[in-house]
Amino acid sequence: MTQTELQTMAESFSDFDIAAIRRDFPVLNQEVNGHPLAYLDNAASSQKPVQVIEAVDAFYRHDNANIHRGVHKLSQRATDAYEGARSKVRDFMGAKSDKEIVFVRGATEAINLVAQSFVRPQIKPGDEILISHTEHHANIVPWQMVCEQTGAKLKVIPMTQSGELDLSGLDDLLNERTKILALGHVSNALGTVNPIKDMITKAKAKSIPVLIDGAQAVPHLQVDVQDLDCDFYVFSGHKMFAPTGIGALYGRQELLEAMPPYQGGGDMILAVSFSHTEYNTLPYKFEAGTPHIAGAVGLGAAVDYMQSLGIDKLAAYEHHLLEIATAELEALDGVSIIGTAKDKASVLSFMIEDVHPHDIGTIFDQQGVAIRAGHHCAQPVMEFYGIAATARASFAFYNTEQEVAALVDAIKNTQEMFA
Ligand code: C6P
Repeated sequence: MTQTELQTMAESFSDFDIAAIRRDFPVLNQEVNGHPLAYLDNAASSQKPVQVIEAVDAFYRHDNANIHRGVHKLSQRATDAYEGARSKVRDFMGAKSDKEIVFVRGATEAINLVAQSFVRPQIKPGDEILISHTEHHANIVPWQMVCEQTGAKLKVIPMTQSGELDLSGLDDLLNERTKILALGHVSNALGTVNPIKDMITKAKAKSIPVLIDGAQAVPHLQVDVQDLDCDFYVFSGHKMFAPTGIGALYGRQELLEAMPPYQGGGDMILAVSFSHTEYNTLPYKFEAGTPHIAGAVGLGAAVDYMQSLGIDKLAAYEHHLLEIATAELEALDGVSIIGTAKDKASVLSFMIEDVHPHDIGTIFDQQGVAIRAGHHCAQPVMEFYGIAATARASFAFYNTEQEVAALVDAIKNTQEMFA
């Protein structure tokens, strides 16, 4: 980054009151193993602000009832809260209509839904599904299952040593047999931000539908599905400061309209008899059974919270943390960073010479530093580098420069222990 870019970035979060923000996250204010907690495992799951906790609490205290079913006041209020959350998510994603926002359990369920309801019915033996080498298992396995079910082939965009996608063969990989391009926006194992806009443009030029796995993007970047022009975009609430068990699938309306339901049951129907069932309209056709109503309310509150702070500001501040942490780790002997793409968000995967990542995770925990160690559900990435696992620190906007320093101290202490 140039000096001017650094300066502009620093200015963009100069009014960021990190102490006030941290007060919104009660869980951060604790000691672990006698040290102040440095929670650097945000890519696995983020913490929740009081605004989200209180929204869920208020829902259960005052409004709890089933939705779309009752004429009584509580059911109406619960329905309003649930549908209000959908509108907030629609606005957050830049979608055209609430009909394009389907509530799901998370990114995993959303990808399985698209795999089974959109791709499986139209794919034939010999057709292709295109993913990339850096995908999370959630964006690999559902497609492998469709391939097994239909005789289609899984094709993979290769990666480079820096953890970027090697796009030199993309024009050939996107061909008349390709039935979908399913691509991560940000790699969870490496932090690479993929050039999805250009890739979507290339796919759309050949009328190939595109699904974007935004699980690691929405907590860090402003997303606009209309500007991206993707057909599907999926994410999980729990990585963006909302409860677990709730997430969203954005789908282009005309595609969702044409897709069969993913699951059958209550609320996804208009009329049922033993001879025929008429399905509900969008988005309810894809929301069978009683959904995670309080989770959706919490997700709506998380959207409000992020928007109130300013997503661009959050992104700039986090990037600053990533930059200083990267520089610190680069300066340490015996430490190597896995994933050195030019454009990265939040994630810093690393190795300490002669120390297994699981030991790193355990020793860090003794020092109050919470990171993830493992393959991060991205085993093909590990295989590419010839390793079984990495240690991974991942930042959120409530992290501090002191926590970056705690990370660096934890590395040095670990090296001393193993010296
Ligand atoms: N990654 C991580 O520690 P779910 O489990 O459905 O909320 O999200 C799945 C998922 C999909 N795509 C990407 C890019 C992801 O990072 C994840 C979840 C966590 O990296 C847990 S393995």
